[in-house]
Amino acid sequence: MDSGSVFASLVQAPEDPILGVTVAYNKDPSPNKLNLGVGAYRTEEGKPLVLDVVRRAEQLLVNDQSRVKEYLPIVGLADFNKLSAKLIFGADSPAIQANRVATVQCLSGTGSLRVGAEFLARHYHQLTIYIPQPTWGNHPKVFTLAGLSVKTYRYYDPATRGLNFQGLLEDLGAATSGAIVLLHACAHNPTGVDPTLEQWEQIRQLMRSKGLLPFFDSAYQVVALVVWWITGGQIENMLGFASGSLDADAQPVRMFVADGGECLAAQSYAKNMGLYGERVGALSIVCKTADVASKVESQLKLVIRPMYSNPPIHGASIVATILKDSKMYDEWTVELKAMADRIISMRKQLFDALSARGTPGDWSHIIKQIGMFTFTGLNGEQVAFMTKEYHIYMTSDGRISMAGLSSKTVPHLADAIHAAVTRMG
Ligand code: PGU
Repeated sequence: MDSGSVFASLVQAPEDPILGVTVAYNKDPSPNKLNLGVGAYRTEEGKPLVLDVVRRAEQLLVNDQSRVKEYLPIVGLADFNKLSAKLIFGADSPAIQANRVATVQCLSGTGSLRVGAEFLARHYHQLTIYIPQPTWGNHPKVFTLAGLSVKTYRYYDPATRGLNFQGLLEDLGAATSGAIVLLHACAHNPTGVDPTLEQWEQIRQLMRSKGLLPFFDSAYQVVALVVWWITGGQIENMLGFASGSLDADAQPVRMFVADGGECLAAQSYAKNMGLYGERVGALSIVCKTADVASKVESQLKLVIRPMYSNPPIHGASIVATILKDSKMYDEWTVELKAMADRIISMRKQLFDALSARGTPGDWSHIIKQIGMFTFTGLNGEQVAFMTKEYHIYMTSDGRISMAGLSSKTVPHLADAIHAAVTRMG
């Protein structure tokens, strides 16, 4: 009886391509069901993980009677903003020292991207943003709704399951001068394929020569680095990884800051601190001068105020507590290493299981790709088959979250992939 409703003519909207996978998974009564859709870390027991260091930080916050629940400023927690800028640009960043960086606390990675995009739509002279093909499914929606016009650049080559570097250079070379370019800072989602540092340097030179404005999305900082170290066989480095080498996966961003040019960076603490639901993130805009940075910050406040007024206090306080205490910071990196170790081990176990089954095709990308996801190369039909017959849930582009796997579930997944490839190949 909705005919009398003023909304009666609405059509039912489809579920989100990523978050909707969890909705479908939750409805499935099968005891063997497996959710490899959303990029969220799970323990070997398949449970969500709250880091010990996060629990400890929360305890400190709760016990501190001087803490109140007043509104934060529009730009968020000052300490959190400073520490976030340091984490991505480096403690000794000349841009930070010269006060050329405007940083505002936002609602995780998504909110940071959205605030950055709204700011650009109001104040930047070029409204076209180039995003990689493929990319995180929410990117085009965030940018379009903010008022930018979205175009794509080639990024991934399905034939080699690697970077289409030539295509990338051609497309950015042909881009409208001054356009905005969205770059994944590390651990590209969904492909797990990143440019090498040499390739980043070429991208930087090309972009600077055309006046293209870099907008970095950094949703996986640190997680990616640890994984990369282990896959690169440089495990001995792990021992020293709390002493500054953690900076390596922010390297592409820092290259673009070191040349003195401008850029934007959206940071998320969802994955690297496991603070998914706390919605903690930061948007930084690196400017040429302190004077410009101050004006940029004042305008960011005008973007934020009518959207949500000011950001929430709890998650940012957790992050600031951990980042400013060297002991807690070190503990954080140790816990990160444990998460990364488990993801690496899942990559190896899945690769071995497919090899043992003689599954047709080259599956070495499972151990080569970086970060939380494997971009399997399975097509939509094969994915649908695996969901129907094996109750395995993943995004229809064939991406699986390795962090959702465990030693117990690897054989089930390998059976499903084997069946999908041999029957639907
Ligand atoms: N940017 C990229 C590249 C991402 O992968 C994600 C999360 C975000 C930004 C946004 O993260 P926040 O939670 O807002 O900090 N992508 C995950 C999580 C699920 C989703 O789609 O939001 C994913 O599974 O792709």
